[in-house]
Amino acid sequence: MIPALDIDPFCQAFFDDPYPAHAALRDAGPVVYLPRYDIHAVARYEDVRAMLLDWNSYSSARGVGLSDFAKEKPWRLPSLLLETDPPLHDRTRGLMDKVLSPAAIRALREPFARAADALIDRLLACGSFDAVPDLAEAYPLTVFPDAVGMPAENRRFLLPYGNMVFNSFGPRNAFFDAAVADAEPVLAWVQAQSRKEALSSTGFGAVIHAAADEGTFTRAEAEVLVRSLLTAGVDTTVNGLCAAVYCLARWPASFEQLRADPALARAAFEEAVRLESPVQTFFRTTARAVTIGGETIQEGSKVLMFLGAANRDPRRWERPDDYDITRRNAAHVGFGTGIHGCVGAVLARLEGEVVLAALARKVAGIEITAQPKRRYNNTLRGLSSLPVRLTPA
Ligand code: QZP
Repeated sequence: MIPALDIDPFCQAFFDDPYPAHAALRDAGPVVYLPRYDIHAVARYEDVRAMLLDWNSYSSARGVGLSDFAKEKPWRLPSLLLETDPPLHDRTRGLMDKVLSPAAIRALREPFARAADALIDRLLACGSFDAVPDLAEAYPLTVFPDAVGMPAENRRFLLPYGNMVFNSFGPRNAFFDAAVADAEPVLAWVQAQSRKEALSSTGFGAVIHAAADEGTFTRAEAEVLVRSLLTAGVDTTVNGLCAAVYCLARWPASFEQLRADPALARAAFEEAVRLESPVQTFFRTTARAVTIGGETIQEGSKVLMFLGAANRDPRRWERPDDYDITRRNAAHVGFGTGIHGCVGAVLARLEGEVVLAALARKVAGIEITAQPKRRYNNTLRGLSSLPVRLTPA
């Protein structure tokens, strides 16, 4: 018997405090049934990890949201990267691996570090500010579109677009409806930005379009792959940076450790991704009948993976709810794992590292000055407001 749980993982009460529900989901068994959405779910580390690794049984091609592309028309043209299985996935992923190659990332280290230093200097001059718009959003909204090769105008459209897409992985609830209310101009803008003519000749976008020039991809495919960058590259890192600042402000002893050894910046970012898990959930669809913990699930079932619950599973982690920048956290699933493991993680980690290293060198203390406000989203965990005061080192 698969236990049925009366939990809604896409409502405000859940988002306000998901942790008791995460524990109930993990404790009920390796796999649970959520009748509210007629879906199965896994929340234990071992089972989430096993599911991420078994792409043959757990397909992405029917969408990684609640909606089953075999039954419902997708609301946007499906991604050629996220919403695909091999062999198509391997072809597109191969190109994205090239776009985000070690050499390409290495070339960004200097400009990204300079931008981080300049931003933290500006914020120190303010003293008090809101760490969500002024830091967590401001930083990726400069460096990432620059790296893609986008023009400077209207970059803030990337935020409502991401909000739309990440809400769309959940049910058609009030969060989704609010996110798509004024979708048309944003969708048109993103579409236009994906075109070769809109992009500089030096960024990631140009590398993707060069593959179309060479004939290994069609122009239309290149445009959808640029769209993948624009979709996945901003809101995720915004919430990763937000998580890191929020953790360092709430664990001042960890911030002291980081100040004493700025080389811990990368580990401090990684631990924030584990603890807060900016990407909380997404789905697979069973491609055949599968067994999890001895229980059978039919072919064609949507299964929800709780990355955030896996990353705090006490079966896997000691003191799972503590922010500990010296723990061995490399095996967390905040970036997924397996063939769909985050292709942009190299870039996210670079952004996290240089921002936290700048804080470590320049800042003596981070103080929360007013109640943080949560940002509600069907997939992403983060804040809409985090008022802070920085004291200079
Ligand atoms: C979003 C795309 C956490 C993931 C669901 C982020 C993501 C990755 C890829 C795409 C969108 O290819 O559009």
